[in-house]
Amino acid sequence: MSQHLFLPVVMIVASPIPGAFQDSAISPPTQGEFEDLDCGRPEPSSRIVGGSDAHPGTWPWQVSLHQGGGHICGGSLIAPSWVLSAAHCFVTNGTLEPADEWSVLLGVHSQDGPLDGAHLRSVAAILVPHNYSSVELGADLALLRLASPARLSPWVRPVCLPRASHRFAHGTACWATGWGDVQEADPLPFPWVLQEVELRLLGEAACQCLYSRPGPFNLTFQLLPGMLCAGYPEGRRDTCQGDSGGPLVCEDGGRWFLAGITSFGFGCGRRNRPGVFTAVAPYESWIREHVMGTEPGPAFPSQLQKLQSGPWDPREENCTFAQPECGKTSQPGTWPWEAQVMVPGFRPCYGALVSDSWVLAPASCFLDFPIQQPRTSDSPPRDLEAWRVLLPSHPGEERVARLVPHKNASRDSASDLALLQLRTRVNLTAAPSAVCLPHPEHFFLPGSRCHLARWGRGEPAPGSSAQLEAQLLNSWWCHCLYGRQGESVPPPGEPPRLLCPAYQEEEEAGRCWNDSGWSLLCREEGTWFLAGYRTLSNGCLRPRAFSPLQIHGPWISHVTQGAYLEDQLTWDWGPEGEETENQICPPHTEYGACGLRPKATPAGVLWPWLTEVHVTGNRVCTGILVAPGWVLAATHCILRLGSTTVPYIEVYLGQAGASSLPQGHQVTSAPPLLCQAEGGLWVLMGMAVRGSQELFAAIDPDATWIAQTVGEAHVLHPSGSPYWPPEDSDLCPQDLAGTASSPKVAAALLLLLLAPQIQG
Ligand code: 4AZ
Repeated sequence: MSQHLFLPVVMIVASPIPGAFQDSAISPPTQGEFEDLDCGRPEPSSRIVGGSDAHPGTWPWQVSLHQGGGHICGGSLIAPSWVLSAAHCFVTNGTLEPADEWSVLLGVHSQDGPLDGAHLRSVAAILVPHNYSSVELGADLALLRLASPARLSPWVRPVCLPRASHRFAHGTACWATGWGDVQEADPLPFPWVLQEVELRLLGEAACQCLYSRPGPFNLTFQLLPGMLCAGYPEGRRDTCQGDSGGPLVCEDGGRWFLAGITSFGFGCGRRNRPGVFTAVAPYESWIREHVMGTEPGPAFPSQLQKLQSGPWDPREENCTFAQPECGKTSQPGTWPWEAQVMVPGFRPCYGALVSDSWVLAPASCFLDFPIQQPRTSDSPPRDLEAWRVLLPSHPGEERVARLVPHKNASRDSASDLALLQLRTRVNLTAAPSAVCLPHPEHFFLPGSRCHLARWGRGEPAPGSSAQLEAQLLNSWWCHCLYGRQGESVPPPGEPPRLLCPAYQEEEEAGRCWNDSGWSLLCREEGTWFLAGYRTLSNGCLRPRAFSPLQIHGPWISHVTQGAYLEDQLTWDWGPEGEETENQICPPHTEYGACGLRPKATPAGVLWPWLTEVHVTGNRVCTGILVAPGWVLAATHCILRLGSTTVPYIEVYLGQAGASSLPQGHQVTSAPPLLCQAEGGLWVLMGMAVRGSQELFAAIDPDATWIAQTVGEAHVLHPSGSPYWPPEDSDLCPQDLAGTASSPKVAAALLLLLLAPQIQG
């Protein structure tokens, strides 16, 4: 089934196969009627996520349900002719699938033949409760009647069923088994040996509490009667796709009882998202009704353990959310996952520790050292022998067991990644610790706080840690920086193709940081994610575009079997999240914009209309004098998000670009775009889009508003077409002529009051 929580609601309709769907109301037989059959006792003898190979014969009731020749779901033998499984395995778009498409494989251990002792039965009928519609609405169970009884043996035995009154105490350690995926989207590898995992029963209150906290896509889930949860708040051990219908069994008095049927969950092994099972006990009478008259029927032995005292009490369980086990640092800039891979004769290659035994680094660090293949023994290939990995606060050097480059890795590809396995696992503490990785559906919000960290073999950049701070640009601006004017942009919420940081101090943005590799770490609720990486710098800028790491999550978890993929922790998109219309890229200066505020020169101020707008706190941005009493500034400079009060503002005239900023001040908006029109007049064409020096929102659509507000502003007549310099000049390119499709300027006009500034 899908890993997503909310599947479309489906309706059950009668199967076209006669007898395949029966739900007649028959009075339940008296208790004890079916109790002759021995159940729940594996012959003394002898994945599931985070599990391990089961021993043959440990779980003799486990069956594999096949359709079209392959394993689809699990099931439990409850009587020689009956298997209990999950309804959702057999219902597609509200229709019950024909029983004759299914077969039941019994007594199987490894699904890679020869299937010694295993045998196959066809299915005569599939029965689903009439109130089943979709997994999240409960009643996710199905009875399968076998065309002929199973051959009971040490490998084929029924499990015991709990009576309706049977209570499994929360905290009980139970076991789930199956041939399902070993992680999300990561199938059980050959030879497909049955996996077992110990799961603890969670009380309703604890489970509901965990699922009430919004998870991926900001969703919550309501646990219903007839469901039970098992797993751990910290995740990592769970059932997954392909385990559905299979058993969750708990031991009581030497017998194994079927407490639950694997039903669904939110993903697999995720933190605070335990697996959800159909509780079997409440369906005692439904099961009895349908298997009546078949001999021998299933067994419902009496429970030996004393019942829990009284009805369930929500106060018995407090809800403790598990915290991320990755991405924590007390000091941004000091990264406890920073790994240095030392290859003799080369500068260290920086990567990140992603689990207790795997380091992620650019493949281009190692591409020049082809690894001798094939490997003949368990010892690493010769080349790796001399490699060492240094980890923060970790004494000694770790040796490398294995190098796994991404299959599309090349020096200039967006898959320039490799994983290195350490020979010994390291103890993850405060340092070293692992960085969190995003799931493929992670959307780092615009404005996210990010940081650059060393990556690969580049030269370290000059400057302090603070200069490596950045905020993510909206995906629309990011797209447009590299797209063409007029190109339409995917709406927010679609997976990004690039991630673009905007640096905190715009003054530094033009610095050349050539030859540096960087990873982009972004923080959500105090937890750092490895969001992107870049090994090639784009010319003479700090890296502006990063390849999103999230698309590589499945490959990294498949190889490492234990990297820390974490759910998105912040979902507050702000007003941008409501944007549904497709956006169009604004004017774009490919050659470097004209009219940027020049650096302070000994000659003094070059642009007499530029002003410095100092806003309460520590913001300084550029304003443009548009009339003797009026200055135009970007709204985002003046108003804080969500605030409507106008702060205290001072405007400094005649010195923009010449003054040095007071300590601690940040320039939060980039300069305007000025273009020279006919006759040498400079015309204000655009306002820098927030965080960008390369994208400008055109002033043109707002000219009327400016003219109406500021009577004396000089608005160029539409016919007064600006003068465009030749193509190869580095002034305004032709591109800027069309402004109709540009975004709206978010500008504010400041009325200057008579306030002679006292200069220091
Ligand atoms: C599934 O898709 C499924 N982690 C089964 C169990 C769980 C999630 C998904 C619980 O069949």
